[in-house]
Amino acid sequence: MLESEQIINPTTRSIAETGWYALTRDDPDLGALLDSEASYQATSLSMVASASLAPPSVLCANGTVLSNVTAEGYPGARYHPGAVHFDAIEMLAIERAKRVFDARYANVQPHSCSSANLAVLAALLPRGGRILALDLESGGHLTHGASASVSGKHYDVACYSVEPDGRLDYGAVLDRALEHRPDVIIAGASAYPRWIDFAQFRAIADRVDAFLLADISHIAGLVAAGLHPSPIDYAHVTTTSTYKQLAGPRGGLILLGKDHRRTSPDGRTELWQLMQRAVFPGFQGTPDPSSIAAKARALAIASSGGFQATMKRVVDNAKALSDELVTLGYEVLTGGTDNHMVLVDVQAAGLTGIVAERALEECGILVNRNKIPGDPLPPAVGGGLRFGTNILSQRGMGPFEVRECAGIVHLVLSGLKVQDATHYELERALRDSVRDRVNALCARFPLQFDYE
Ligand code: DSN
Repeated sequence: MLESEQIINPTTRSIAETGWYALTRDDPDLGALLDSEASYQATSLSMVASASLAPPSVLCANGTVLSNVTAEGYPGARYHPGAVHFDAIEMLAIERAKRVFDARYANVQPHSCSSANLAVLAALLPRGGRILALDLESGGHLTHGASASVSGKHYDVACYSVEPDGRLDYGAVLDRALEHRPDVIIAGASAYPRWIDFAQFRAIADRVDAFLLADISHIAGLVAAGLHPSPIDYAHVTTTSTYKQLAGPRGGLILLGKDHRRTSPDGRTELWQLMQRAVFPGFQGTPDPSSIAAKARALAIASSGGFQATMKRVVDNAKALSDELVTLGYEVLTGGTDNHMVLVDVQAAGLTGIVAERALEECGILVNRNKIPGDPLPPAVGGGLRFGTNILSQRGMGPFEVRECAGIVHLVLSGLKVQDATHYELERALRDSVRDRVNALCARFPLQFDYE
């Protein structure tokens, strides 16, 4: 062991400082890569819809001595000794999750929302049971029964789709439910820019005696801030990731509302007990204590006025981004947005998703390619771009600056020369001038947090 690492001064702060000193001195390659990543984030205009910035206190909570704790089980019922403080931290995270989402039950142990979804499906469905979910092309998620996912391999999957106007038609969803009689209906999306009507989904689920699972990973911040209707008391089970819009660590949550004591499909347990067992021992062994501490911190922030103000800006900014892209001639799916997300069909502009994504990335602008409804292109190419305003808003930008971002994006997309579906040319002078504008915007709106 190296000298600096022998001195473990028992305070979280000094351990963090000692660790960072040892890392940069003893592993300069890794230290330099981590520094480069921090600079890259500071100087990139990220509009990745499934990302947000975890504030420093969240990052700090995620890298503490708590990582040294092994503690299978739940607070007060662990399979290892020495969990007294971790128990208190997990209880704090649970209470905060319940408060933020007005839930009656919260499980804070899922390592991700993907694992939360798989655990919930395994608990609610019989082997080979049937799921009804939004198809991937319409904006669904891999763990909602996509053929490449274990959820698509182990269950019988029927899909509903968006209509030609890009929106959900709840009458059509009901028709699909009546036709397929699913055991579980999933409401939630990775790429859907409009409100989801969870009350209607529940009415459909009740018509066919199915469980309703709401996955709010993308909109959890808006739900927490009261800017999107909450599914908590409509869905039997709600899941979310904690990093996409909650500015937390990698991880997931399972939440239950008024149905928390409803009898489970096994007829013996209540829903909350089923969820406890579904996560541990059903799908996970030991929880990640540091990630749970970071979730506790992020959930405290999510109930603050500063977070709510940022989420309001997220929605206003998405509308401004959408309006400006329409004005610039882009085909915005559904004609606009109700949340943080704007979907653009770039084929209409003679591009593919991958070409647009790569050209923008060269200029320091991060937006990801996406399949769009009816897209003939494979997912690796994609016919669309998915924009999100979480990080621009966290930086403090408002609609005026977001319109400027749309203009910069347009400079790149209208200036590149497409060779084929995956190749293009971008003149160096154009790239450099866009890069300068990106740097200037990033310098004016540095990574910062109103709510720290
Ligand atoms: N589900 C993917 C996305 O929406 O980007 C990854 O988080």
